[in-house]
Amino acid sequence: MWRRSAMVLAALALVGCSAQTGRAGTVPARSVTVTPPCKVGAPAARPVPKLVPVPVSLQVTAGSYALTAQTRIIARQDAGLPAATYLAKLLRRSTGFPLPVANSGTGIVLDASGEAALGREGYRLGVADCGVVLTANTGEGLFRGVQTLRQLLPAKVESPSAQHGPWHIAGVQITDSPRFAYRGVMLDVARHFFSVAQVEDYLDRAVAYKVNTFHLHLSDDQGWRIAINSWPRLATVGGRSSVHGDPGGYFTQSDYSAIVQYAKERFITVIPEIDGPGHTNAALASYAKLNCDGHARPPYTGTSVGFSSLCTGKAITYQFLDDVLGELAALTPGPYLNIGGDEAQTTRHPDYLAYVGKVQQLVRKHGKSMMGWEEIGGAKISSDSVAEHWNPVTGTQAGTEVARQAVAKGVKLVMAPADHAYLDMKYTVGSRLGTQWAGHVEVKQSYAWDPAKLITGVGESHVLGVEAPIWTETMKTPADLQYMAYPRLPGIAEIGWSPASSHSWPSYRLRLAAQGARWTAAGLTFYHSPQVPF
Ligand code: TNX
Repeated sequence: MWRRSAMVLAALALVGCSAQTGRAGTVPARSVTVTPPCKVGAPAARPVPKLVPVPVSLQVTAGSYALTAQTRIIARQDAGLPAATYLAKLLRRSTGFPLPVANSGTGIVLDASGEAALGREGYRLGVADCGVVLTANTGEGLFRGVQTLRQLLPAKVESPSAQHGPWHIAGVQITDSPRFAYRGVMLDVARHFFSVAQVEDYLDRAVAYKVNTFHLHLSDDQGWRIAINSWPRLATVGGRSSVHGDPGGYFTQSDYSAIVQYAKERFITVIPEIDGPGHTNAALASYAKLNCDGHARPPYTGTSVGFSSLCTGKAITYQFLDDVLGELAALTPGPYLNIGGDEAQTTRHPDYLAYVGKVQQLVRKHGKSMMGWEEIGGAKISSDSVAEHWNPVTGTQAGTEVARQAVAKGVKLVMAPADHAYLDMKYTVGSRLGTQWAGHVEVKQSYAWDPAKLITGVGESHVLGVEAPIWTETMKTPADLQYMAYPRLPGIAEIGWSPASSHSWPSYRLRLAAQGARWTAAGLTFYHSPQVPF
């Protein structure tokens, strides 16, 4: 058995005939040798599979693999088990095939012993008549590769119920790895609350586009969404309110851990955010002692920003943050705690700067690095911190200035310019949902930027990655979230993953259009943008 599978692997590594280059200039020519048992068909001009994000190198080859009731999924090492089990579960649902997972044999082979040069998330994928071989250096790389394999199958593979075949995967040779290490989505559960299952659903759909970070905005003026044992009223009082008096809610610590675990199984790192010193009305409503005047604030259900502030001069403020960050750090395996720091318009600027410095010490005391919105770049922060650029590209000198200050301190940036990456901006003036303070963001506009060319003086090496935030002032249901995120979220994910040289709207809009049938099969709500030929 071992011999046979070794032969198959060798064959797949060599299948490269009838190559059609996916993108001009990116694919090195390969000499062609075909070893049995793979039967490689005659050269044929075939359409290039429409993948998002577009891989670094893609070569179309002859032949195709037919997934059948006999197919087995092979995880050659334990490291490949999470990706193999995930793939089996996904494929069983829509094919109805048993698809057992084994540790040797042929079929769809996941091999975690790939070369180190593939990095943490890179992979190679070969598809031929005799089988599929996915190779990576880590379980994470295999998981990213599985997302590519998923898009090589017919759209009905995304269906939640069993469909009729055939299930052909066209021959390809793909080599791929990400441009940026951080490719995030942010969800605001403070303005409107979303349940654990709804959050998991949002992640499950984003992971198909190789998103690897989940920034969870847990507190704001309108609501506090995580139980803190040492400050119980944050959840029981601060968790009650929501925008427009809609139902509130909060995650228990075990709910939060369930999200972290769910994300982990998908190789997604969770970064929890407790916003401050602004965006804190829910905390100020929960505890009178957190207010400078000692009076609890009334709950807030509007949508204004920039009016609240923690009392930066009071010792209790830092005791509160120490406790909250300590409990969160204990529940969070990822390296970052996000302290917000945006729009502190009623905090005196010197107080703001001192506050950020103190909170950074608390974050570090609990063994984490600090992340925050770009305004933290003005404070004394250490180089392990990460600042998130959010201001629109045009007309915001102040925003780009603090981002540049952050970079000067050795701090890396996550890029989420509101006029491109915010999923809560209306698509057009007629959009039912969303706001428009950063303008209208149609699909082409959301894709039309390069993270390393956004801010003068901020280049590729200063950028940790990209993020697509969704603020939920106007969104109440999973369908609302989906409608605003799709089709824009995949474009931000592609900007984070694919090489800058592959950036092309004419190519992207066609590849994106092909996702439409997948979303329809999956029952996902999305905006049928006239810019995309769905
Ligand atoms: C600005 S962007 C905010 C949020 C709002 C959002 C609405 C940022 C760091 N703060 O509080 O929800 O605009 O688009």
